[in-house]
Amino acid sequence: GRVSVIGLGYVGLPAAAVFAEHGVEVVGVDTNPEVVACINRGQPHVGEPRLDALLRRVVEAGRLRATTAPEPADAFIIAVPTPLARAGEAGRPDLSHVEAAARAIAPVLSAGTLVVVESTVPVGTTERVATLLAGLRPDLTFPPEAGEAASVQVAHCPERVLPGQVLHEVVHTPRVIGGLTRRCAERAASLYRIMAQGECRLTDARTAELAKLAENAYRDVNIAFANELSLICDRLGIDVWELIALANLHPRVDILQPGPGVGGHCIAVDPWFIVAASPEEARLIRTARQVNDAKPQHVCARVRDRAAQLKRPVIACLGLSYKKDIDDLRESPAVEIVRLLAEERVGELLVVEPHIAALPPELARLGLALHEFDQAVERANLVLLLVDHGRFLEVSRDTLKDKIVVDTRGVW
Ligand code: SAJ
Repeated sequence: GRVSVIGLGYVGLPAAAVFAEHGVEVVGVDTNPEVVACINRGQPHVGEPRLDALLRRVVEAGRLRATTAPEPADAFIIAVPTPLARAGEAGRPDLSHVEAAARAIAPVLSAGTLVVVESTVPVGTTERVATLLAGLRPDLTFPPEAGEAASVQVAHCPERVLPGQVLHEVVHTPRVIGGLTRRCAERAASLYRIMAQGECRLTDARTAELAKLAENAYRDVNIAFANELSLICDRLGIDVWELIALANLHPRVDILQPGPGVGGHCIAVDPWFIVAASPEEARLIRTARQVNDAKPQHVCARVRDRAAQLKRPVIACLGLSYKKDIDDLRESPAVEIVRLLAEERVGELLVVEPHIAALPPELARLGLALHEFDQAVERANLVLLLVDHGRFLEVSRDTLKDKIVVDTRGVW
């Protein structure tokens, strides 16, 4: 059969390519014609290891093609962004892309088509998608009425892939598959089993939705614990990295690493979906978000203190991405820290990010420019490590000897 993936970004494009590699005829749909053209030339527009070669293979073999207009298919996988309408606590989940995807596929649905929502969504969204589709296609039957094959089948199968390891994880990470009915879940499971080597565990859609949100909130809470410890250690004059290494010697303790804050389009966003749905109960989850969101200001204050010792601070800011060895700047605490330092005019800033070709507009607007790693470190009298990119770890002790170093990742 034919599978159509709606939304060809960090999640959708690798999934489409992997299904195609497993012999499925895949039609990818994206609203951006440039993305579509790029993919049809066999070139990914997202930087994910090994995706280049895979995409080229499946496009050349004619098993994957991209288009802006949905076509009929046996199964649709919706993998579009679900950002926050406003940043932080006031934010509400923005489901406009999911709704637009549902509207776009509604005209090409037929009896028995499977619709899977892969995007991370608030509890109840999969039901809402089915209701929306049912309203647009009164000629078809939708769950829960129909257990029969004639019904459109609707399920939620949240993506769990880790940026940087997507092609491995899309195949090997166990999947949670929530159907609006049991039959929907089974249909979706048989689709994912074409390429999934990990377990496919069936449940209902609402449980699957919250399971995905809980996974990312769990990680956020644990990182917040490490970040809170780093503040406590700074106050008490204790080295947090040594402290955590010591505590982790305990067989039942496994504290994560503090850092400049939590970024990315997932962990910094998804916990708010839980808070928005259950504000009175989600106290720990809310506080964890606040702790992690406050970390950039803390780093900034430390840099300001250290820079005050210098007559003319020249600060090499190393890394902008939200984590190591990727080019993704979304919600990146490093970007926020550089912006704060620039706005406060803490010193001359030499920004280094080997994974990008141009600074994001919000930083370029502040008169900043991208610099080469070696030159920036050499010129600087304060070196601020924001991302533990492999390239940065090679720097010699000698080079840093006479400089003030602020290492937010604890790798030097
Ligand atoms: N971070 C720390 N300390 C740590 C670990 C991470 O400060 O000890 C920071 C990172 O630097 C980064 C942020 O947290 O800024 C998030 O990075 P991450 O590697 O923990 O996760 P993501 O956002 O790249 O991907 C997560 C994953 N979820 C979980 O591990 C529970 C991934 O499996 C999901 O598919 C993805 O979110 C998603 O799309 O939801």
